[in-house]
Amino acid sequence: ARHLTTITLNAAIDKTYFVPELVPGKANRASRTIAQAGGKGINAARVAHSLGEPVVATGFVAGLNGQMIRSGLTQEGISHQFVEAAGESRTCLNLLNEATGESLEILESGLQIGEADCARLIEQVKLLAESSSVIVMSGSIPSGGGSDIYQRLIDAVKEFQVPVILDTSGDSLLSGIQASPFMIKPNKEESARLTSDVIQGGADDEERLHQTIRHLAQAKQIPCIAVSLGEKGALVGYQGKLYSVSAAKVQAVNPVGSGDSFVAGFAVSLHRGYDIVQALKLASACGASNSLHSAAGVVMPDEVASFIEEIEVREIASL
Ligand code: TA6
Repeated sequence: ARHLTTITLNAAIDKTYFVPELVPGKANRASRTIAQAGGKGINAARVAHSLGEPVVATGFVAGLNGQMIRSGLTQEGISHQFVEAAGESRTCLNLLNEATGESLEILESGLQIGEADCARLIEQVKLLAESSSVIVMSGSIPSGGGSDIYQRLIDAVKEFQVPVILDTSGDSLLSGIQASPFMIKPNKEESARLTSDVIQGGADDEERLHQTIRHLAQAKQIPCIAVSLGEKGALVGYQGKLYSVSAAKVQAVNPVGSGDSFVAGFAVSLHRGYDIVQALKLASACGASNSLHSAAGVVMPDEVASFIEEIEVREIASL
């Protein structure tokens, strides 16, 4: 049977500190803390696992933190096949201000990797691609990885005809889209940046956003473009149509990981053979469910089911 694969190049120990109020220049005491295996792909793997689907997490880990990431995933029952690198996997901090509900993230830049590491990972990913239904590639790149690593990974799995979802930003997204992944999930600013050479206008301009999605679909040959709009949901281009996806109304406890959960919901939908409307509902519902939980990448199937009833997907235009 096929499984989902997630790639986290820069896996992390995610530490969340719940702070009653966050005051700069003061000693702020945490009321509680959570430490767990994290990084965007790992969060997506956790969500797919919670929805009952088989998933294998890969990427780079290193050192004692790397051991903790592996043993944490094993304890959670999530299969993993990471490539060991030198040094130490990073810690990412999320300081959650309980008074405002706002989070302040501090993300380490992470591992230092070299060409030999990249070559080993590409081989590992090719092995997993043979039995994968979908591959999710998420997050920042460790230094030394080269901004073209996603492009190389996507090219390496082309022969297996497995859809790739690429969730990253900056130069690695710019380079990754050259290999035409199946899906990307930029936010408004990132999507504007991707097309700034051909499309003028402000990032807030609605017509510009439509043009951006059209350009990415046609000139860059990306079948599915989901532009995340935060509380406003998402705008999605797929097979010549533009869809608007609503976000469920929630009182968020911790929004960190909601983007990863959206991606996971979409990946699970591809694995299950859902149509685009079902897929976008599941994706948005996973994002909403995640925000109700203290830890990142956590969704509850019963919450997801009830959010699916509430979320609307409308076809608003042709591309
Ligand atoms: O989206 C949340 C999150 O996955 C955190 O778990 C944290 O580890 C971070 O993102 C890493 O992001 P980055 O883009 O640096 O890979």
